[in-house]
Amino acid sequence: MTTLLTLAVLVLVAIAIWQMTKIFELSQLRTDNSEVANDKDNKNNGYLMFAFLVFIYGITIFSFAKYGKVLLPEAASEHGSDYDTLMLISMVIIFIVQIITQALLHYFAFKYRGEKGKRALFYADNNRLEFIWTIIPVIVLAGLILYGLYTWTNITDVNDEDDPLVVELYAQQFNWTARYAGDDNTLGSANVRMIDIDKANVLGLDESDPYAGDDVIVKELHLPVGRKVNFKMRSQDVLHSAYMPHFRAQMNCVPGMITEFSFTPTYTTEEMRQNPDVIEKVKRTNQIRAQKSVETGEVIDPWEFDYVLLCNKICGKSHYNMQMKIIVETEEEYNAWMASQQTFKNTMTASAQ
Ligand SMILES: [Cu+2]
Repeated sequence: MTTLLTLAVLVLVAIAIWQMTKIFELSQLRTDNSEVANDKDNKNNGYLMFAFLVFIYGITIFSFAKYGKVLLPEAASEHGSDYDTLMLISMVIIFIVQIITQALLHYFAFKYRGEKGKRALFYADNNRLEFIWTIIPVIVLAGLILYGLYTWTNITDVNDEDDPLVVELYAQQFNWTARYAGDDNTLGSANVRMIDIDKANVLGLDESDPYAGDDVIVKELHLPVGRKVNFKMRSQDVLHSAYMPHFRAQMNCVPGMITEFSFTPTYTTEEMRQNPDVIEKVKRTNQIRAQKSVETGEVIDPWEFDYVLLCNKICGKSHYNMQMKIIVETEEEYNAWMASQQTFKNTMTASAQ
């Protein structure tokens, strides 16, 4: 590191000296000063502007062709398609504007390049032009913002309609824990100050709260398909962010407060595994794994698609690995799984013995 820094300093000092010599040379009055651009230089620079334009268009097309496949597959939640439409409309507008303005910018840089004897035209202002290029962005942006706010308000509206399942997501460095509200569908109150490791009360549930007894604490999130879920997020230590990309859901987890997000899963894990994009992605990933396995001689198991809850705030050194598996299944499968889980009261009794 030190060597690298020393080298960088040396290079920068050399550049500074070189630049200073150039300034000194330019300040000398000479008639044949070759540093002043002539018509040929200006023309070359004009063509280079076009070359740069082709380059940025080219790299855009290349990126879409090469990396388009790593985008997320179809949304697996009810609000997901609204979110994707908003994203698509915004991107299309941005791309159209970008393509036109970049072309104009580079074309004018070429057209009005320096030429001997050519003088700039003094053009004070033109009200009609000013009006046009003000009103178009105003209308487009106002439309986009209003549409965005409308969509966002719908997506982030957490309410108790349609009998939602209540689940707490508890974040800590560096893992997730989920807590189901149990038969009463009401989470018992909890606070990090009430964490009692000796009694296996890892989430700090209030043991005297009658709502807490039937809560179910798990390390793998199971959700019934088609039923709305109201998530309540807590954090034990620092800022985390509960990110469930396939459901187009993300909410910060903030120490000292409860944040909320709500969505309805629309595809079970099994159904999502049949999605053509997912099949393709699994195939690609497993090819890479197989190749790596051959190279290193290490046995790497093939990957199978699962929904996932990730942390999307850099919360510490193992942030990258802070994740929890999500399984979306049918109502019956979910009920069977839930029936096999222990309630908070039972785990407490078991650990007290
Ligand atoms: Cu985190």
